[in-house]
Amino acid sequence: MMIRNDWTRQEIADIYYSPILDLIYRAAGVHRQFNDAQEVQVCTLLSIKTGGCPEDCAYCSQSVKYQTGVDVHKLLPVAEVLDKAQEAKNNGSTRFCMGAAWREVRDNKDFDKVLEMVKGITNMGMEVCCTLGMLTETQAQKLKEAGLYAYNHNLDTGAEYYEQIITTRTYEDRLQTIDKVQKAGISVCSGGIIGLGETDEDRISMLYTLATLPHHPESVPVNALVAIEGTPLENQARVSVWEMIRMIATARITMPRAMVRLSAGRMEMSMPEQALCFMAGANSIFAGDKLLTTPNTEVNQDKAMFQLLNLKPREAFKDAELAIV
Ligand code: SAM
Ligand code: DTB
Ligand code: SF4
Repeated sequence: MMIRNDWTRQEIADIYYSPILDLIYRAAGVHRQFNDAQEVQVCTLLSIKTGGCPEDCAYCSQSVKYQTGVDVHKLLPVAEVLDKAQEAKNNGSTRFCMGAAWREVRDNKDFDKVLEMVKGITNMGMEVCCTLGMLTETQAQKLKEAGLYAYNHNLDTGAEYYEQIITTRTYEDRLQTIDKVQKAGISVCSGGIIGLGETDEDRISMLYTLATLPHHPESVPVNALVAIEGTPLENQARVSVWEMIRMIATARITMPRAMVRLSAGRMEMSMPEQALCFMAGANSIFAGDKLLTTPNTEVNQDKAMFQLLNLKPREAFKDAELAIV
């Protein structure tokens, strides 16, 4: 099998709708053909600037439009962030991802501080990822020069459903940001969320957009909605693990080399359920007891899971030469 960027929507739908055990079996095969299936990347997230975001993403605890009770704070001091990164490294993470509740990056003192954080953490030998909203080509270049390895910018959902979830920016804005990141030679992390009230067709549509980009994202997070009280999606039903598996497996088959990340929603999943996700091709997780603003599985529990499932943490910068095209 070759890596393809010319998938048709129908081909992706056929994969997505195939009988679940066949789908897992096929995804497991593709995974073993392209990757070391024992290896799982361990990333830690930190919200470096929380809340007060002017965007209206219907799922988010950090938008000013909703009363969610999130603990709002301005940009954390550089030294505090470096400490957290060191702690994550000591706990076995090889990638550190910093999130800021910004609509877009601005050229100000805060951005200079983020560049310092990127430099500092890169020097510790970790892959650094940021998710800071939209940015310009020059800002992407500056991040790259500071050592930034990856940038996360999710499509979130399919193009057709997007307006139901976010009205303050467009799908095209999202795609353009991803393009700028890629052109700056930074590894792209882009995926989405399921459980927003979207249909299967919307999920297929998102995977179709990702899998037909000129370069597949190097990493594709699959999040299950963490329903946040106070947001328009507070009463959304939890997605079933089978839906997560379907997404993960379809992402794995259509984007064979990407790191497919079992992201938000792991708290509610048992170890056997997570094992099925790894079987279906997931090869990356977020570790640490917090995601950005919500709780995550405990580090010790994950260590026990790695042992039991014979998984080994992926080392940092393994694909450095592949990531830059
Ligand atoms: N503000 C920046 C942005 O939106 O690009 C960066 C931070 S934002 C919180 C990063 C991503 O986290 C979102 O694109 C979304 O996919 C995911 N996310 C946010 N809240 C979530 C929730 N409640 N459940 C699942 N995923 C969520
Ligand atoms: C991604 O796709 N998921 C992460 C990361 N990229 C930035 C964020 C998940 C956030 C879950 C809700 C919260 O903790 O606020
Ligand atoms: Fe702001 Fe990002 Fe949350 Fe949207 S997802 S409201 S852009 S922090």
